[in-house]
This record gives sequence, C-alpha cells and structure tokens, in this order.
Amino acid sequence: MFRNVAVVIIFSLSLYCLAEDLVISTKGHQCSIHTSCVSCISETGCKWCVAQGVCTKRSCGDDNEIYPKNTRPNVPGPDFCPRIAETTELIFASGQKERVTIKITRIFLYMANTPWKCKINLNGKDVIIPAVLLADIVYCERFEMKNESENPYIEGTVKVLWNSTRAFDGSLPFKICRCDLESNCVACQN
Ligand SMILES: *[C@@H]1O[C@H](CO)[C@@H](O)[C@H](O)[C@H]1NC(C)=O
Ligand SMILES: CC(=O)N[C@H]1CO[C@H](CO)[C@@H](O)[C@@H]1O
Repeated sequence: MFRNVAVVIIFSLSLYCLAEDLVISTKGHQCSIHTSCVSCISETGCKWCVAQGVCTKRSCGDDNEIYPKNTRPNVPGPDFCPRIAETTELIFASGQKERVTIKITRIFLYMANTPWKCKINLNGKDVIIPAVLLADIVYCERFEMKNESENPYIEGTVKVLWNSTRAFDGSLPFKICRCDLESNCVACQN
C-alpha cells in the first residue's frame, strides 16, 4: 500500500517537473553522471557496463554488467567492481626514480592483454606512464618522484588505466618528502 503511494507521489513529481519545463529524466540522468563502478552501483536502478566504462539504467548489451547489491543473486554489488585493492599510502624521498606497484582486483580476461597505464597526479598535473600487469599487480614504469614546492612534503595519487584510457576504480595515495626539510620522514631514514 505504501509502495503504491510512493509510486503515485513519484509519478506526480515527474509530471510536475515536466510542467515546470525541467525535462530531465531523473533516473537515467543520475546514472550517467557516475564515472566509477562503485559510485554507479550505489545508485538504485543503475548498472555499470564494464568494458564500456559507463553507468546506465539501460542494458549493457553484450558487455558485462555489475548491479547494485541484492538485485541479482550472482553479482553482489561493489565487491565485483574492477578496482584498486589496496589503499595504504606510499612514501618516497623526493628526487628519486621509483616504481609504483599496485594490487588490483576483479580483472576481466579481456582487459589483461590491453595496454596498461598508471596515471600519476602530482603537483596538480596528471602524468600518464606505461605499466605492465603481472597476475594482479600493476607495475608502473619508473617515475621521478619530485617535489615542485617549498613544502616539506607533497601528496599525490596513482590511478590505474586498462586499454590505455579506461579507469579502474579507486586510487592509491602517496607522499613525497623533501629530506632536507622533513628528515623524520620514513623514506629519508637511510
Ligand atoms: C580498447 O580500445 C580500443 C580503441 O578505443 C577499442 O577498439 C577496443 O575494443 C578496446 N578493447 C577492449 C578489450 O575493450
Ligand atoms: C629534495 C628536493 O628535491 N627538493 C626540491 C623540492 O623543490 C624545490 C623547488 O622546486 C627544490 O629547490 C628542491 O631542491
């Protein structure tokens, strides 16, 4: 009974929106603003199309679909999203070339043989560097971790891309210390 009332209210609201010239199909609109699997399927009625990397309320066609928890028996929500599996912050000393390695999970077979990249956000800029996937670890090419500020340390993030441009969910935070200013930083201890 309550459900019917809710349906009537939503229906009237839609009509109201139309009348107000706000012709936005709310559900579909809400889905398409999500650019990550986890945030997409936090929205009831949305599903994530894995290969296309889009959030939609429609069918994904022959693409793999990931649904919000409890809507389908075999696909229980965000645990099935391709994503970065660890989030422990890495710490580096400024000026050194470092290789970032990132454990990821829920890798679909067709992703494995595409070009992998790491997208490093540092000093307000994104740098995309080549990477290699071995088992479930992404090895980013060595990259010079360098501060461009006068702060004792700066923070950045690494994201993982499959097929050159498709983002995996999540990001790994890191910190670069200037050992001249922050000698207590663990990366400056030797
Ligand atoms: C990778 O990207 C290319 C170019 O956008 C596309 O044609 C191809 O289907 C993609 N591969 C996979 C496995 O999605
Ligand atoms: C340790 C290190 O690389 N420090 C540099 C941080 O950035 C400033 C400004 O660019 C440089 O002067 C430091 O040498």
